This record gives sequence, structure tokens and C-alpha cells, in this order.
Amino acid sequence: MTKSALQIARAAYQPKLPKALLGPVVAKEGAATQSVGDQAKIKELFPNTYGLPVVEFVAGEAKDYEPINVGVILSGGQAPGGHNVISGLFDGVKSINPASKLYGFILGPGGLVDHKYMELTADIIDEYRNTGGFDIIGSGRTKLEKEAQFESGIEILRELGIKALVIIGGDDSNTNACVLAEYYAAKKYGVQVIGCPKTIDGDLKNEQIETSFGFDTACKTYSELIGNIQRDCNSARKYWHFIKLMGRSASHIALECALQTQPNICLVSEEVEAKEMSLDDVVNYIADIVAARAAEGNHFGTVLIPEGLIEFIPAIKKLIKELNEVLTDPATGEPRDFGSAEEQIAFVKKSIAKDNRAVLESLPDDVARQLCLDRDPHGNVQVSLIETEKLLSRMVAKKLKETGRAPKFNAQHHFFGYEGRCAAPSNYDADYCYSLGFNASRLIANGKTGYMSIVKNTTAPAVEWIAGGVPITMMMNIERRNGADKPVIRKALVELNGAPFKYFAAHRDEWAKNTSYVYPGPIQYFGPTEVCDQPTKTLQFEQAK
Ligand code: FBP
Repeated sequence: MTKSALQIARAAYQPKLPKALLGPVVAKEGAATQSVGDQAKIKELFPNTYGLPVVEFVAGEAKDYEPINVGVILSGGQAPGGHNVISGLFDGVKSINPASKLYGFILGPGGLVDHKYMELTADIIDEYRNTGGFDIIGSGRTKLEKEAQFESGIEILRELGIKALVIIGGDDSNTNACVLAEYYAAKKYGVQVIGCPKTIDGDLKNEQIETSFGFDTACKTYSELIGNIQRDCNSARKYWHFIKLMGRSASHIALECALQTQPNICLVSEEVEAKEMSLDDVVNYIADIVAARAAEGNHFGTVLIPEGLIEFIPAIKKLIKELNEVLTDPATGEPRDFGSAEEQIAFVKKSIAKDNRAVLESLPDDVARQLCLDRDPHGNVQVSLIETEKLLSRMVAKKLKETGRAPKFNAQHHFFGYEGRCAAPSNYDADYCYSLGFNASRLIANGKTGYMSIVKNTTAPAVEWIAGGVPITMMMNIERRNGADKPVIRKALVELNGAPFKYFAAHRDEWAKNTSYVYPGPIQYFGPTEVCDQPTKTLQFEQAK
């Protein structure tokens, strides 16, 4: 395989580990924990994995361990650093005992169910160190949540002598990892399950998890592109660029990119919801800024739009909630089957309440169809398919025309998502991911199950990072999903009283009026630490206590 010069140089990079993981460790256990909500219900559903203590690894005595075979699964959307989680896990498992083996299940959780796997040897691992992508074993979105799947999984785990499974995924996948841990514990199958916090969306974070891996690299990649567009736009002075940014639900990516690039406008879905804004209010907000800049002779600008915006507009959110209910078969909890798209739309229209039907009919046809038809395997609306950037610019153009303002308004459209999900991990993600994987091996060696691997204090130099584990049940509450109440990890949305948003809110009027663009440039892998090792602005604001 031909490799780029950067790939060759980067292969030699040795990711940094927290000091405690550089030698033998002992697990320092805290007090019993509680779930973040619905304690009695979660305790009842997870009798074997509820209430476990938070664990921190500190330097300990060297011990001899038997070889241990471990399985690993990549679940859901790609995020930079996945290969380093696996290489950290590999090195950790081999350091426990060199005869230990690591198996990768192919193309996500489905690989476990369908018994598709490969042994990950040193040669294979070395090919993938510090690279982006999930292609070492591939990923998938199969939901691991049924007893039949768990039973099929245990057959192959037994055949390969696997005693622990590491599931690298987002909130849904880690919820399912916990359900699996509980199931195997209840059945006394002797297989531990450990989760790792992955997603570029940045919405798997809480008191215990500082950030999900991949967020850092993805945001830096998008910010480079936004910076380049801003320089072009400030040079040509004739276009408004409408830039949609990935992030299925929360607006963390859009907000972080705004903090890095200082665009003229950045919408934050959580604020749109809190202020109960309608689609028309959002359009007016943009149109007013475009008009004000035009009045000063500035016929250009940038608008950042979070992918999930549509879902946060209260009237549309209410509509989606009812769509999720009516499109789920109450008998099976699965999506209903329809003969054709037209049949599905007709069913939706006759089943939903009058006010929701009115909202549906007020939307442009393509958006209305999208909402009625497309679902991912978790039952979520596929917001990434809705072209909000075009929808908004179309509506802004119409509004400006109606009111006779900004006659020179011209728009360009972009959607940044896939461009950043497989970028070569930044130093932060390379180190963070390697540490998460290596640390997972220590949770396994210490007999833990139903835990997520965590690394904290990551705005400090890597040696000062703190590694350990948090029981997944601690992050759970009960939420309504696809027409049923389910135990799930609480998703972290942008907090409007949090430091990152407050900084943005304090500066956005100035950024709207003036041209205050920042051009971050590409991620640097070699060079001065202030250029190469900066964590995200979000993390810096959140941690600046
Ligand atoms: P995960 O939550 O699985 O990490 O995926 C996040 C994401 O990249 C979202 O930002 C985006 O909405 C979605 O995946 C796109 O999904 P797909 O990869 O199926 O196109």
C-alpha cells in the first residue's frame, strides 16, 4: 500500500500516556454511585451493574496475570482516533501477558452476532497506529439489544476464549454495552464488557467524561475549512456562505467551530429551542444580520448551522415526536413496514394530530418527505439528509426580497461532516484515544464490567491525566425512545449557562457586524506545543475553573 509522507512520519509517533498507566496500577475505588435520574427504575433493570464505584488507577505493585483474550467492536459513525484506541488496547492487553490475544469483530456489533472476526496481530496494528478511520475492522450501526443477539455473541466469545469485550461507541452503543454487561453478569457467562466514549458530536460527556474522542480532530478539520472559506469570502466580498456542520443532535461542533473561527452567524439549536423560535424567527434573525452588513457595504458573510437544528424548533420537535410514535409498531417496538413511500406518507398524515399535520404541511415538500420517510436503525430521523443550509438560504433570500433589503445577496452552500470524521487524529486525540484503549485493558485486568474507560484532566499535559473507569449505569436515566420508555445514557446538549456558550453569546453581535474572522489553518502534528497540543476551546472554557 502506498503511504503519504505524513502517514510514514506519523506512524512513528508514540502517543503519551497518563503517568499512572506507565507502570503497574492498583484501582482506587470511590463510594457507591447512583444513576443521574430514575434511580429506582435503573437499579431494578441493572441489579448486577448498578451502584458500582468510580475507579481511579494509581501506581501499584507489579503482578503476574494469566493471558486474557479480548474482543473489540467499533460501533456507529467514524471518529478520528479509533485506531489508537485499538492500538492502546492491544499494547495494554499484551503488557498484561504477551500471550493474550485481541480479536476485532468486523463491521460493528453485527460482527459479534454473525461471528465475523479477525485476530489483530502486531503487524496489523502497526499499520494503523495514529491513522484516522475505522477501516482496521470497520464499523456498523447494528443495535446490540436483543437476547438472541447476546446469545449468538456468547457462542463466538466462548469459541475464541474471549473474556472481555470492548465496545467503542456513542451514547446508544454504550447504553447497549451496559445492557450486555448486565445480561452476561446475570447469566454468569464470565465475560466482561467495557465501553469507550466515541463520537465527533461531542454529546457523550458529563461530570465523569470530559469529552468524547474525535470531537477535537473533527472540529479542528472543519474550522480549518471554515477559516479558508472566510478568507475567500473576505477576499471576493460577494457571497454569503451557509455552512452546515455535522452533529446529529447537539450543537457542540457548530459552537466549537464558531469559537475557533468567529463567523458572522452561528445558530445554536439548544438556544433556538429555549427561546421557542419558529423557523420564521430563525430566518428573520439571519436576514436582519445580512441586511445590516449590506447597509455597510459588506455583501458577504458566514453562517454556521448545526445539523440537528430542525429537530430543535419546538413545533417541529413536537411533530417528530409524534412521527416516531406513529411509525413504530407498538406490538414489536420496531419500525412499521409500508408498501411504498406514498403509503407511508398517507399513513402519517391520517395518524398525526391536526396541529402537527399543519406544521408538516407548512414545510417545503422535500423536508416534509424527509421527516416522514427516513430513519436510521436506532429510529432517529436522519437529519444529516435534510439540506438545512439550502432551506435557510432560500428562505432568507425570499425574506430579503420581500422587504427590499440586501439586493446583492448571493449564497454558497456547504456541508461539513464526512470531511472530518476520518482525519488523522490530532495529538490530543492520538494521546487521548491511546490512553482510553490502554486504560480499558487495566479495567479488564481488574475484573470490571459495565464500566466506561475514562481519562480526565486532559487540558493539562498528558502525564498529569487521570485514568480510571465509571459505571455506565451512573450516566443513565429513563427516556422515551421510539414509543417506549428505555434506560439510556443522558445525551449532553450545549448548556446555555455553560462557559463556551456564554463566551460566544457575549461576542456574537460584534462578530456579526464586523469581520472578525480567525483562520485556524490545518492541524499541525509536528512543531511547537502551543500550535500542536491545544485542546478544543470548549474544553478550555469548561475546565477554566
Ligand atoms: P455517532 O453518534 O455514531 O458517532 O455518529 C455521529 C454522526 O457522525 C453524526 O454527526 C451524523 O449525524 C451521523 O453520524 C451520520 O451518520 P452516517 O454515518 O450513518 O451517515
